[in-house]
Amino acid sequence: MVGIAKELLKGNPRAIAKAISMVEDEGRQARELLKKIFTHSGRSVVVGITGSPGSGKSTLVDQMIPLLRKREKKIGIVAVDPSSPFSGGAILGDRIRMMRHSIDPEVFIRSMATRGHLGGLAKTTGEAITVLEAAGKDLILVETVGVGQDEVEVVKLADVVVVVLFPGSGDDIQIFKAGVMEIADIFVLNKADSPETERVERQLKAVLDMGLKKEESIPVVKTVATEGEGIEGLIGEIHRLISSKNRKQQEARRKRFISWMLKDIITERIYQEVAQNIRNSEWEGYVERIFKREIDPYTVAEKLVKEVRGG
Ligand SMILES: Nc1nc2c(ncn2[C@@H]2O[C@H](COP(=O)(O)OP(=O)(O)O)[C@@H](O)[C@H]2O)c(=O)[nH]1
Ligand SMILES: [Mg+2]
Repeated sequence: MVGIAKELLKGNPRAIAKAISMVEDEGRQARELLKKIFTHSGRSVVVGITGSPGSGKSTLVDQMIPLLRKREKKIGIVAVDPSSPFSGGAILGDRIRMMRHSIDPEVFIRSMATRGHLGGLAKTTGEAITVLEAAGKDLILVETVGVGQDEVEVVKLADVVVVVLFPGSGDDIQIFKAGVMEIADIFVLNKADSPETERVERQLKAVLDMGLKKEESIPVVKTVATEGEGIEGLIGEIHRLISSKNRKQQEARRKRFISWMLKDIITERIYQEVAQNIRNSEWEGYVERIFKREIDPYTVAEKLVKEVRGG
């Protein structure tokens, strides 16, 4: 354990891989490791890239890597795709595509297909980011499918959020609804080689004009990821946003995430204490009685928590 922490802080890729696996297992080991490394984290720039499946996020990330390497020394990439756990598809494709960067020791790439418990996705991703930060990565890209609330939580921990839209998907409107729009710092209109591009761009600008309460207008960058077009522009916008001007907002976001995480850790701890204190059959008994409406879950929870507190 001590060995892993030490190697991790030196940036050893094998130690990073091992640490992220621990985090995915959500066990005691991970907790002990995170305790050791946490104070060494928090110094990287985290860029979240979200959008519906097939919008071209992985292709964009793949194209961004060599350009980012010109400025940032060390890069970490986490691709979170809970929608396709090991089913081949997306993650396998990402792996193969990004393989060409894997000979570069300063670029660490990891796909995560974890779903975990409620809210577990954001927590696990947050912890994977902590690992990469402690390992000395200067910039961390987090690719995630922006479909559900859980995924929105994931990108909320990023310093800069890039939302990828694409024409002709039919679900650009769906993204508008999902709450992803509100957290976007940059919009990418990818697949700009499509004849539908202008229509979707007008639609997007109309939505933006209609109501987002941001003081500044949100940049819209057109890209053709497969051709590497527009990638320089996107990176330019990202760098503009991570400049000192926006430090306050980034700090506020990070503090919000820390607050959320602390709450989550406490909740989990208390639950674990309760779980250790109660036999399975007793738990099932409560479930049965709640099901029959003989008792309510609020009273049961109060009672169980009081018991572990010795009250
Ligand atoms: N025509 C076109 N296809 C693209 C573009 N970007 C990505 N694609 C294709 O769209 C598909 C999905 O891309 P991928 O990066 O895996 O999307 P992700 O699910 O958002 O990560 C792949 O077949 C890509 O080759 C683009 O700019 N133009
Ligand atoms: Mg992908």
